[in-house]
Amino acid sequence: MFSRILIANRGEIALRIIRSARELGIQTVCVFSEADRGAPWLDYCDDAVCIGPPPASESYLNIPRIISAAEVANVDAIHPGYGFLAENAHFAEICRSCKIAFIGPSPESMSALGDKINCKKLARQSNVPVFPGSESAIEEKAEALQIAEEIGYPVIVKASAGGGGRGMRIAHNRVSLETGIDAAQAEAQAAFGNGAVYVEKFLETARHVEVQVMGDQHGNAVHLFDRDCSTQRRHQKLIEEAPAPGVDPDKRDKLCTAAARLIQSAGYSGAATVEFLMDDDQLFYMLEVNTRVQVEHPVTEMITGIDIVAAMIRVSAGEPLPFTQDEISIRGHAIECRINAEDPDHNFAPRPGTLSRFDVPGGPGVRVDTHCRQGYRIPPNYDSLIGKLIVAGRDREHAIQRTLGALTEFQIEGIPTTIGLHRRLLKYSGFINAEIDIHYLERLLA
Ligand code: MV4
Repeated sequence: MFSRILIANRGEIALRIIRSARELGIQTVCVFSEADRGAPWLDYCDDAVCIGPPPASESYLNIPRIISAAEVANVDAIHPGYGFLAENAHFAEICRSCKIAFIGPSPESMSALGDKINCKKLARQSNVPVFPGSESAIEEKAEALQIAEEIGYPVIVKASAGGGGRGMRIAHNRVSLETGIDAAQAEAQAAFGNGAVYVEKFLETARHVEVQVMGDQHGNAVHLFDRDCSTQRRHQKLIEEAPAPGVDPDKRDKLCTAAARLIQSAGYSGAATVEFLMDDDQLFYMLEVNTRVQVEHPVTEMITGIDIVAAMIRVSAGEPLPFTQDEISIRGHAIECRINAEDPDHNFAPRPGTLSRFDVPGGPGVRVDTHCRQGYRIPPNYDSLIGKLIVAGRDREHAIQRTLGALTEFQIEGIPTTIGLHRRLLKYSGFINAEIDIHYLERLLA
């Protein structure tokens, strides 16, 4: 096992990684930017190294500075958290060449799954359902028009290197498909340095259901069941829950085993999420695979009792997965509310500032993952996540009731937050009855 790891991240996920490492008897070294000097989570690691100025490009995204810090701090491994360098195969490659373990997949499997055209191909080969559409990058517009005729409009053009909704175009006819391909290609080339795009059937309404999976370096792969992430706005999730409501047991089994099969055949090691859209008939289509620990991993931890971050560290040190599929089961229901330093009344504009009051909720089934405390000044340079409220109950109704109580106890002053909106959503009949899809929140806020 590692004796010392470096955390190439900040905020709540840095603290989350510190906690699992501590349980495993592993020392932690945090890197921090000048904007994060003296930040609360740095009190909990064993060592902290300043790596540069506030802009992420000069600190948390700066590979040479992070590798230098890792060398100086003499760590065995680097945990990238989420965001920043977590899905950068070049970074994982550099870690390997410096003989530092990357706590995540190999650069090869990260690249194989991160390329969406290739990922879809692997899914097809593993009998994982995908949307009908092109099976390789579009070379000629005529080819895409031909496919669209076959599968029928509307279709969606997506960037192979994209993700999280960037570089997509919906087309309802031939003309908009032709312009959509040009636009998506140009956008993808500019944003990712890779203009490869593909086309597939567009589903108008759907739920966003994802499956947590884990693999090890011995060929084992398991799933940790599913989450619903439909409560989102502009691809920013606000609420996630596990298990996904409205999924029948036989469909759940098919979905989750399909996800585990995909990462098994990819020889994947570490934690990953296989994203799907689910239609009204509970038919699933894979969207993409995220090769990192996700913000919403705690809802899965709450219903399975598994420490996903600890398992990531263990498998990356070469240990087998510390659980088998038949040891994993769902107990109850969990909901996560993302508490952001944003003003929902002003288009969710980020509102960094000082937390003049910060009283966190507690009680049975209540977990708060936060790096914040009273008096902390949230810097303007990074994302606006203040913390996550994760609440478990014996069933969905119980979890909703408990979450409402916890939201009432959660008292933040000094900046606007999303707490009030969460209270409104958890009292909304559509949410209570799980009449949700990926568009309902934007309709409700309009
Ligand atoms: C889709 C889709 C409908 N049909 N693909 C958006 C982000 C990226 N992960 C994939 N996305 C979508 N792909 C087909 N064939 C609708 C979306 C989509 C979406 C997906 C998940 C969560 C929120 C979303 C919001 C708008 C569109």
